[in-house]
Amino acid sequence: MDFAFCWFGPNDPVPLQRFAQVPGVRSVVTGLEHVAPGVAWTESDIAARRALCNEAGLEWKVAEPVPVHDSIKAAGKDRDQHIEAFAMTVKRLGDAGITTVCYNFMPVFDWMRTDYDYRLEDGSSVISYSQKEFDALDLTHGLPKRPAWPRGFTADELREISDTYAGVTKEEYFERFEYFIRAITPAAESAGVKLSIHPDDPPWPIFGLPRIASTESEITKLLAASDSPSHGLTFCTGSLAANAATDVVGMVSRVRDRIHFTHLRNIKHRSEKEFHEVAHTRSSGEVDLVEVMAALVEIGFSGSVRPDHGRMIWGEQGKPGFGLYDRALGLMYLQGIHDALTRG
Ligand code: CS2
Ligand code: MN
Repeated sequence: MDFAFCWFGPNDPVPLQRFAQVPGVRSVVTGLEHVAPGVAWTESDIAARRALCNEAGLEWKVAEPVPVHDSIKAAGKDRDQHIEAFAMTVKRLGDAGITTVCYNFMPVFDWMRTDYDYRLEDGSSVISYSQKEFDALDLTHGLPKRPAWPRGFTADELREISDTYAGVTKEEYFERFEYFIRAITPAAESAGVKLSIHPDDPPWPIFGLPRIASTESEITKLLAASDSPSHGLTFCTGSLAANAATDVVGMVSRVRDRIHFTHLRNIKHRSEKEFHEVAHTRSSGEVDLVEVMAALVEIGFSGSVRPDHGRMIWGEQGKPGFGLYDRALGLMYLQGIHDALTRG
Protein backbone atom coordinates (compact mmCIF):
# COMPACT_ATOMS: atom_id res chain seq x y z
CA MET A 1 0.00 0.00 0.00
CA ASP A 2 1.16 3.52 -0.77
CA PHE A 3 0.45 6.14 1.90
CA ALA A 4 -0.08 9.65 0.56
CA PHE A 5 -1.50 13.11 1.20
CA CYS A 6 -3.42 15.30 -1.19
CA TRP A 7 -1.90 18.67 -2.02
CA PHE A 8 -3.81 21.46 -3.73
CA GLY A 9 -0.80 22.88 -5.54
CA PRO A 10 1.33 25.98 -4.86
CA ASN A 11 -1.67 27.81 -3.31
CA ASP A 12 -2.14 25.08 -0.71
CA PRO A 13 -1.40 26.53 2.75
CA VAL A 14 0.54 23.32 3.50
CA PRO A 15 3.98 23.36 1.85
CA LEU A 16 4.55 20.12 -0.08
CA GLN A 17 7.83 19.47 1.77
CA ARG A 18 5.91 18.97 5.05
CA PHE A 19 4.28 15.81 3.70
CA ALA A 20 7.68 14.31 2.87
CA GLN A 21 8.63 14.64 6.56
CA VAL A 22 5.79 12.33 7.62
CA PRO A 23 7.35 8.86 8.02
CA GLY A 24 6.36 6.39 5.30
CA VAL A 25 4.99 8.99 2.90
CA ARG A 26 6.56 8.70 -0.54
CA SER A 27 3.81 9.93 -2.83
CA VAL A 28 1.37 12.77 -3.24
CA VAL A 29 -2.13 13.06 -4.69
CA THR A 30 -2.62 16.29 -6.57
CA GLY A 31 -4.48 17.88 -9.49
CA LEU A 32 -4.15 20.96 -11.66
CA GLU A 33 -6.78 23.01 -9.85
CA HIS A 34 -5.91 26.10 -11.94
CA VAL A 35 -7.02 24.43 -15.18
CA ALA A 36 -10.72 25.01 -15.93
CA PRO A 37 -12.92 21.91 -16.14
CA GLY A 38 -13.08 20.61 -19.70
CA VAL A 39 -9.68 21.92 -20.75
CA ALA A 40 -7.15 19.16 -21.46
CA TRP A 41 -4.16 19.31 -19.13
CA THR A 42 -1.00 20.07 -21.12
CA GLU A 43 2.15 17.94 -21.01
CA SER A 44 4.11 20.95 -19.75
CA ASP A 45 1.68 21.67 -16.91
CA ILE A 46 1.74 18.01 -15.91
CA ALA A 47 5.54 17.91 -16.12
CA ALA A 48 5.81 21.08 -14.02
CA ARG A 49 3.57 19.68 -11.25
CA ARG A 50 5.43 16.37 -11.32
CA ALA A 51 8.74 18.24 -11.00
CA LEU A 52 7.44 20.07 -7.91
CA CYS A 53 6.48 16.73 -6.36
CA ASN A 54 9.83 15.14 -7.22
CA GLU A 55 11.77 18.14 -5.85
CA ALA A 56 10.03 17.48 -2.52
CA GLY A 57 11.11 13.83 -2.73
CA LEU A 58 7.59 12.65 -3.56
CA GLU A 59 6.15 10.72 -6.48
CA TRP A 60 2.92 11.89 -8.15
CA LYS A 61 0.89 8.68 -8.43
CA VAL A 62 -2.75 9.79 -8.29
CA ALA A 63 -4.29 12.77 -10.07
CA GLU A 64 -7.18 14.17 -8.07
CA PRO A 65 -9.45 15.96 -8.73
CA VAL A 66 -9.73 15.58 -12.49
CA PRO A 67 -13.03 17.39 -13.07
CA VAL A 68 -15.71 15.98 -15.39
CA HIS A 69 -17.17 18.94 -17.28
CA ASP A 70 -20.79 19.74 -16.48
CA SER A 71 -21.69 19.39 -20.15
CA ILE A 72 -20.90 15.67 -19.88
CA LYS A 73 -23.14 15.38 -16.81
CA ALA A 74 -25.90 17.46 -18.44
CA ALA A 75 -25.62 15.54 -21.75
CA GLY A 76 -24.93 18.86 -23.46
CA LYS A 77 -24.47 19.05 -27.22
CA ASP A 78 -20.71 19.52 -26.77
CA ARG A 79 -20.22 16.60 -24.35
CA ASP A 80 -18.19 14.59 -26.88
CA GLN A 81 -15.57 17.30 -27.18
CA HIS A 82 -15.31 17.46 -23.38
CA ILE A 83 -14.98 13.68 -23.22
CA GLU A 84 -12.20 13.98 -25.77
CA ALA A 85 -10.47 16.57 -23.59
CA PHE A 86 -10.81 14.29 -20.53
CA ALA A 87 -9.33 11.43 -22.60
CA MET A 88 -6.41 13.65 -23.62
CA THR A 89 -5.77 14.52 -19.97
CA VAL A 90 -5.85 10.82 -19.07
CA LYS A 91 -3.44 9.95 -21.89
CA ARG A 92 -0.99 12.70 -20.92
CA LEU A 93 -1.14 11.70 -17.26
CA GLY A 94 -0.43 8.09 -18.21
CA ASP A 95 2.48 9.18 -20.42
CA ALA A 96 3.86 11.07 -17.40
CA GLY A 97 3.65 7.97 -15.18
CA ILE A 98 0.57 8.94 -13.15
CA THR A 99 -1.36 5.68 -12.74
CA THR A 100 -4.71 6.67 -11.18
CA VAL A 101 -7.27 9.38 -11.91
CA CYS A 102 -9.88 10.23 -9.26
CA TYR A 103 -13.02 12.03 -10.42
CA ASN A 104 -16.63 12.36 -9.35
CA PHE A 105 -19.92 12.38 -11.22
CA MET A 106 -21.93 14.61 -8.88
CA PRO A 107 -23.94 17.09 -10.95
CA VAL A 108 -22.69 20.71 -10.67
CA PHE A 109 -21.86 20.73 -6.96
CA ASP A 110 -18.74 19.04 -5.61
CA TRP A 111 -18.71 17.81 -1.98
CA MET A 112 -20.60 20.11 0.36
CA ARG A 113 -21.01 20.79 4.07
CA THR A 114 -23.19 23.30 5.91
CA ASP A 115 -20.66 24.23 8.59
CA TYR A 116 -16.92 24.48 7.94
CA ASP A 117 -15.95 25.37 11.48
CA TYR A 118 -17.93 23.04 13.73
CA ARG A 119 -16.33 22.86 17.16
CA LEU A 120 -15.72 19.56 18.94
CA GLU A 121 -15.44 19.26 22.74
CA ASP A 122 -11.65 19.18 22.47
CA GLY A 123 -11.78 22.64 20.82
CA SER A 124 -10.75 21.36 17.41
CA SER A 125 -12.66 22.46 14.32
CA VAL A 126 -14.24 20.11 11.78
CA ILE A 127 -16.56 20.26 8.79
CA SER A 128 -20.15 19.25 9.39
CA TYR A 129 -23.36 18.63 7.42
CA SER A 130 -26.83 19.18 8.79
CA GLN A 131 -29.95 18.65 6.67
CA LYS A 132 -31.78 21.15 8.86
CA GLU A 133 -29.12 23.79 8.09
CA PHE A 134 -29.17 22.80 4.43
CA ASP A 135 -32.96 23.14 4.20
CA ALA A 136 -32.71 26.56 5.87
CA LEU A 137 -30.32 27.91 3.20
CA ASP A 138 -31.63 31.14 1.68
CA LEU A 139 -31.09 30.76 -2.07
CA THR A 140 -32.78 34.03 -3.05
CA HIS A 141 -29.41 35.72 -3.42
CA GLY A 142 -27.62 32.68 -4.80
CA LEU A 143 -24.94 30.65 -2.99
CA PRO A 144 -21.48 31.90 -2.06
CA LYS A 145 -18.44 29.79 -3.04
CA ARG A 146 -17.75 26.88 -0.70
CA PRO A 147 -14.57 24.85 -0.28
CA ALA A 148 -14.18 22.46 -3.27
CA TRP A 149 -16.51 24.59 -5.39
CA PRO A 150 -14.76 26.57 -8.16
CA ARG A 151 -17.09 29.55 -7.49
CA GLY A 152 -20.39 30.67 -6.01
CA PHE A 153 -23.69 30.67 -7.92
CA THR A 154 -26.06 33.58 -8.53
CA ALA A 155 -29.78 33.07 -8.00
CA ASP A 156 -30.25 33.08 -11.79
CA GLU A 157 -27.58 30.41 -12.21
CA LEU A 158 -29.27 28.24 -9.58
CA ARG A 159 -32.57 28.59 -11.47
CA GLU A 160 -30.78 27.71 -14.74
CA ILE A 161 -29.23 24.61 -13.13
CA SER A 162 -32.56 23.36 -11.83
CA ASP A 163 -34.14 23.99 -15.28
CA THR A 164 -31.29 22.01 -16.91
CA TYR A 165 -31.88 19.07 -14.64
CA ALA A 166 -35.69 19.38 -14.33
CA GLY A 167 -37.20 15.94 -14.75
CA VAL A 168 -33.84 14.16 -15.16
CA THR A 169 -34.33 10.83 -13.41
CA LYS A 170 -31.58 8.84 -11.71
CA GLU A 171 -31.91 6.30 -14.52
CA GLU A 172 -31.38 8.98 -17.17
CA TYR A 173 -28.44 10.40 -15.24
CA PHE A 174 -26.99 6.90 -14.93
CA GLU A 175 -27.19 6.55 -18.74
CA ARG A 176 -25.12 9.72 -19.06
CA PHE A 177 -22.51 8.16 -16.81
CA GLU A 178 -22.63 4.97 -18.89
CA TYR A 179 -22.06 7.04 -22.05
CA PHE A 180 -19.09 8.76 -20.43
CA ILE A 181 -17.38 5.71 -18.94
CA ARG A 182 -17.74 3.63 -22.09
CA ALA A 183 -16.27 6.46 -24.15
CA ILE A 184 -13.34 7.08 -21.82
CA THR A 185 -12.15 3.60 -20.76
CA PRO A 186 -10.37 2.77 -24.05
CA ALA A 187 -8.17 5.84 -23.61
CA ALA A 188 -7.53 4.93 -19.97
CA GLU A 189 -6.63 1.35 -20.86
CA SER A 190 -4.20 2.37 -23.58
CA ALA A 191 -2.66 4.95 -21.23
CA GLY A 192 -2.33 2.39 -18.42
CA VAL A 193 -4.42 4.62 -16.14
CA LYS A 194 -6.97 3.43 -13.58
CA LEU A 195 -10.09 5.61 -13.41
CA SER A 196 -11.45 5.85 -9.89
CA ILE A 197 -14.88 7.35 -9.29
CA HIS A 198 -15.42 9.03 -5.93
CA PRO A 199 -18.76 8.42 -4.15
CA ASP A 200 -21.25 11.23 -3.66
CA ASP A 201 -20.52 13.45 -0.69
CA PRO A 202 -22.91 13.77 1.03
CA PRO A 203 -24.40 10.51 -0.25
CA TRP A 204 -27.84 11.87 -1.21
CA PRO A 205 -29.22 14.34 -3.75
CA ILE A 206 -28.77 18.04 -3.00
CA PHE A 207 -30.72 20.92 -4.63
CA GLY A 208 -32.95 18.33 -6.28
CA LEU A 209 -30.19 17.11 -8.59
CA PRO A 210 -29.85 13.37 -9.34
CA ARG A 211 -26.98 11.48 -7.68
CA ILE A 212 -26.02 7.91 -8.61
CA ALA A 213 -22.98 7.07 -6.44
CA SER A 214 -24.44 7.25 -2.91
CA THR A 215 -25.17 3.67 -1.86
CA GLU A 216 -23.47 0.31 -2.30
CA SER A 217 -26.13 -0.85 -4.76
CA GLU A 218 -25.75 2.32 -6.85
CA ILE A 219 -21.97 1.96 -6.85
CA THR A 220 -22.26 -1.72 -7.80
CA LYS A 221 -24.46 -0.66 -10.71
CA LEU A 222 -21.97 2.07 -11.73
CA LEU A 223 -19.08 -0.41 -11.69
CA ALA A 224 -21.11 -2.80 -13.87
CA ALA A 225 -21.51 -0.06 -16.50
CA SER A 226 -18.18 -1.15 -17.96
CA ASP A 227 -16.10 -4.26 -17.32
CA SER A 228 -12.96 -2.42 -18.35
CA PRO A 229 -10.13 -3.04 -15.86
CA SER A 230 -9.52 0.72 -15.96
CA HIS A 231 -12.95 1.43 -14.39
CA GLY A 232 -12.94 1.37 -10.60
CA LEU A 233 -13.80 3.09 -7.33
CA THR A 234 -12.27 5.52 -4.88
CA PHE A 235 -13.28 3.83 -1.65
CA CYS A 236 -14.00 6.84 0.53
CA THR A 237 -15.05 5.58 3.96
CA GLY A 238 -16.38 8.96 5.16
CA SER A 239 -18.57 9.57 2.11
CA LEU A 240 -19.91 6.00 2.18
CA ALA A 241 -20.50 5.95 5.95
CA ALA A 242 -22.46 9.23 5.89
CA ASN A 243 -25.29 6.95 4.74
CA ALA A 244 -25.61 5.00 7.99
CA ALA A 245 -27.19 2.07 6.11
CA THR A 246 -23.92 1.33 4.28
CA ASP A 247 -21.86 -1.59 5.60
CA VAL A 248 -18.51 0.03 4.82
CA VAL A 249 -16.29 -2.80 6.13
CA GLY A 250 -18.25 -5.53 4.35
CA MET A 251 -18.31 -3.50 1.15
CA VAL A 252 -14.51 -3.75 0.81
CA SER A 253 -14.60 -7.49 0.10
CA ARG A 254 -17.65 -7.14 -2.15
CA VAL A 255 -16.16 -4.39 -4.34
CA ARG A 256 -12.72 -6.04 -4.05
CA ASP A 257 -10.42 -5.49 -7.04
CA ARG A 258 -12.57 -2.66 -8.36
CA ILE A 259 -11.12 -0.51 -5.55
CA HIS A 260 -8.44 1.57 -7.28
CA PHE A 261 -7.79 4.18 -4.59
CA THR A 262 -8.85 4.79 -0.97
CA HIS A 263 -9.76 7.77 1.18
CA LEU A 264 -9.78 6.58 4.79
CA ARG A 265 -11.48 8.96 7.18
CA ASN A 266 -13.93 8.82 10.07
CA ILE A 267 -17.23 10.52 10.81
CA LYS A 268 -19.89 10.67 13.53
CA HIS A 269 -23.66 11.15 13.11
CA ARG A 270 -25.73 13.46 15.30
CA SER A 271 -28.89 12.32 13.55
CA GLU A 272 -29.76 10.52 10.30
CA LYS A 273 -28.69 13.36 8.00
CA GLU A 274 -26.41 15.23 10.37
CA PHE A 275 -22.77 14.23 10.63
CA HIS A 276 -19.34 15.70 11.19
CA GLU A 277 -15.77 14.59 10.66
CA VAL A 278 -13.72 13.26 13.57
CA ALA A 279 -10.20 11.97 14.16
CA HIS A 280 -9.28 8.74 12.39
CA THR A 281 -9.13 6.54 15.52
CA ARG A 282 -11.75 3.83 16.06
CA SER A 283 -12.91 5.39 19.36
CA SER A 284 -13.48 8.81 17.74
CA GLY A 285 -16.32 7.87 15.45
CA GLU A 286 -18.38 5.26 13.60
CA VAL A 287 -15.95 4.09 10.92
CA ASP A 288 -13.76 1.28 12.22
CA LEU A 289 -10.63 1.90 10.18
CA VAL A 290 -8.89 -1.07 11.85
CA GLU A 291 -11.49 -3.38 10.27
CA VAL A 292 -11.44 -1.43 7.00
CA MET A 293 -7.63 -1.74 6.81
CA ALA A 294 -7.85 -5.45 7.69
CA ALA A 295 -10.34 -5.94 4.85
CA LEU A 296 -8.07 -4.05 2.44
CA VAL A 297 -5.09 -6.19 3.46
CA GLU A 298 -7.23 -9.31 3.08
CA ILE A 299 -8.15 -8.43 -0.54
CA GLY A 300 -4.53 -7.56 -1.29
CA PHE A 301 -5.22 -3.89 -2.02
CA SER A 302 -1.93 -2.37 -3.19
CA GLY A 303 -3.03 1.11 -4.31
CA SER A 304 -2.79 4.50 -2.63
CA VAL A 305 -4.30 5.44 0.72
CA ARG A 306 -4.88 9.02 1.75
CA PRO A 307 -6.35 10.23 5.08
CA ASP A 308 -8.85 12.54 3.30
CA HIS A 309 -10.41 15.05 5.73
CA GLY A 310 -8.98 15.78 9.17
CA ARG A 311 -9.80 18.11 12.05
CA MET A 312 -8.15 21.53 12.33
CA ILE A 313 -6.09 21.22 15.54
CA TRP A 314 -3.33 23.05 17.51
CA GLY A 315 -4.47 26.40 16.11
CA GLU A 316 -3.67 25.45 12.51
CA GLN A 317 -5.36 27.62 9.85
CA GLY A 318 -5.95 26.18 6.39
CA LYS A 319 -8.39 24.67 3.91
CA PRO A 320 -11.32 23.22 5.90
CA GLY A 321 -10.76 19.47 6.24
CA PHE A 322 -7.24 19.69 4.83
CA GLY A 323 -5.00 20.81 7.69
CA LEU A 324 -1.63 19.10 7.96
CA TYR A 325 -1.50 18.07 11.61
CA ASP A 326 -4.60 15.89 11.98
CA ARG A 327 -4.15 14.29 8.57
CA ALA A 328 -0.59 13.43 9.61
CA LEU A 329 -1.86 11.91 12.88
CA GLY A 330 -4.43 9.98 10.86
CA LEU A 331 -1.88 8.70 8.38
CA MET A 332 0.41 7.50 11.14
CA TYR A 333 -2.56 5.68 12.71
CA LEU A 334 -3.38 4.02 9.39
CA GLN A 335 0.24 3.00 8.83
CA GLY A 336 0.41 1.60 12.35
CA ILE A 337 -2.61 -0.59 11.70
CA HIS A 338 -1.17 -1.69 8.38
CA ASP A 339 2.24 -2.51 9.91
CA ALA A 340 0.62 -4.53 12.70
CA LEU A 341 -1.55 -6.46 10.24
CA THR A 342 1.32 -7.24 7.87
CA ARG A 343 4.08 -7.95 10.36
CA GLY A 344 3.97 -11.75 9.96
C1 CS2 B 1 -13.16 14.24 -0.43
C2 CS2 B 1 -13.22 15.40 -1.33
O1 CS2 B 1 -15.51 14.46 -0.36
C3 CS2 B 1 -14.54 13.77 -0.04
O2 CS2 B 1 -14.58 12.68 0.56
O3 CS2 B 1 -12.43 13.19 -0.94
O4 CS2 B 1 -12.96 16.46 -0.49
C4 CS2 B 1 -12.14 15.39 -2.40
O5 CS2 B 1 -10.92 15.41 -1.74
C5 CS2 B 1 -12.25 16.61 -3.27
O6 CS2 B 1 -13.45 16.53 -3.94
C6 CS2 B 1 -11.08 16.65 -4.26
O7 CS2 B 1 -11.15 15.51 -5.05
MN1 MN C 1 -13.09 11.27 -0.15
